[in-house]
Amino acid sequence: MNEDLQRAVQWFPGHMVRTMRLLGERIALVDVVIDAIDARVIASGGNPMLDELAAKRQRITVFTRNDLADPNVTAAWLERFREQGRSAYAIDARDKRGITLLADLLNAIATPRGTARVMIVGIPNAGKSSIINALVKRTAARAENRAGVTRSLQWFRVNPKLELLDTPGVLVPKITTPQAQWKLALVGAVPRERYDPFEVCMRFAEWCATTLGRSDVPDVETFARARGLLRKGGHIDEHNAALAYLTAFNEGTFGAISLEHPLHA
Ligand SMILES: Nc1nc2c(ncn2[C@@H]2O[C@H](COP(=O)(O)OP(=O)(O)OP(=O)(O)O)[C@@H](O)[C@H]2O)c(=O)[nH]1
Ligand SMILES: [Mg+2]
Repeated sequence: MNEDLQRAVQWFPGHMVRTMRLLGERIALVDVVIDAIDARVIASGGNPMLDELAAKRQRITVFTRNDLADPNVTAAWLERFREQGRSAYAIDARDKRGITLLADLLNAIATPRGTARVMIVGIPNAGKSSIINALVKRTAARAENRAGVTRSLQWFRVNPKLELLDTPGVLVPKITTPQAQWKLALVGAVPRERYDPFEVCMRFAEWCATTLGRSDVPDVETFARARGLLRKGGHIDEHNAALAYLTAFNEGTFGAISLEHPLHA
């Protein structure tokens, strides 16, 4: 495996260690844990450390980026969760109307003190802050398409009966398989400086052709030529082409693609 990808596997900076400790302390204050998982990577987009934390409370799993995932695969995941007795909802966090079901569910939670406190956890860039913004119906929490935007724990009040705690993303200390590694890089859970974007795009394109059987998803070279991302001499500018490719993937340019199916997880 490429050295850059190797380094990314080991990426578990001090602020994540600190966040895990803080989450452990704050769990006593909350009634419900929402774990946000990107709908395209339901298997590798989870985190067993956060699962353990969430198991201490009522838990609701929210699949984010439903708009970018294959609807059939999302339906299969929702079914799998239902079979396991887990509560799960798929949303497009940017669509304020789509969040109504989740909002109703949270607003219906009754607690002895009258206010329900909900902690939102997940790996970096999973869409945690976007869920908060959708529920409070304004841009209250900073949300950007890169890993590590939220740096501290912060409370947001939706109404007098509902408070939400936004938290920084926490990855697993070691991403075990090379497959999970390029997938997490592709969906933006790993900071860009921790991996080689060209290699991640290559692996994705290869996976599309072989595993998904999609011959219409271009490789980086074809993509770059179509967009004129060339250097002098007609060679492609690998780095910039790969970055543009990652953006295109995350904007849904290649269609709704789920990277993991429950039957193969
Ligand atoms: N298409 C689409 N984009 C989404 C969705 N949810 C979030 N995003 C985008 O994903 C990016 C990351 O969202 P954030 O809410 O900042 O993610 P986060 O989990 O808070 O990330 P960290 O704070 O870095 O851990 C933003 O650019 C959002 O607009 C969704 O359901 N669909
Ligand atoms: Mg955030």
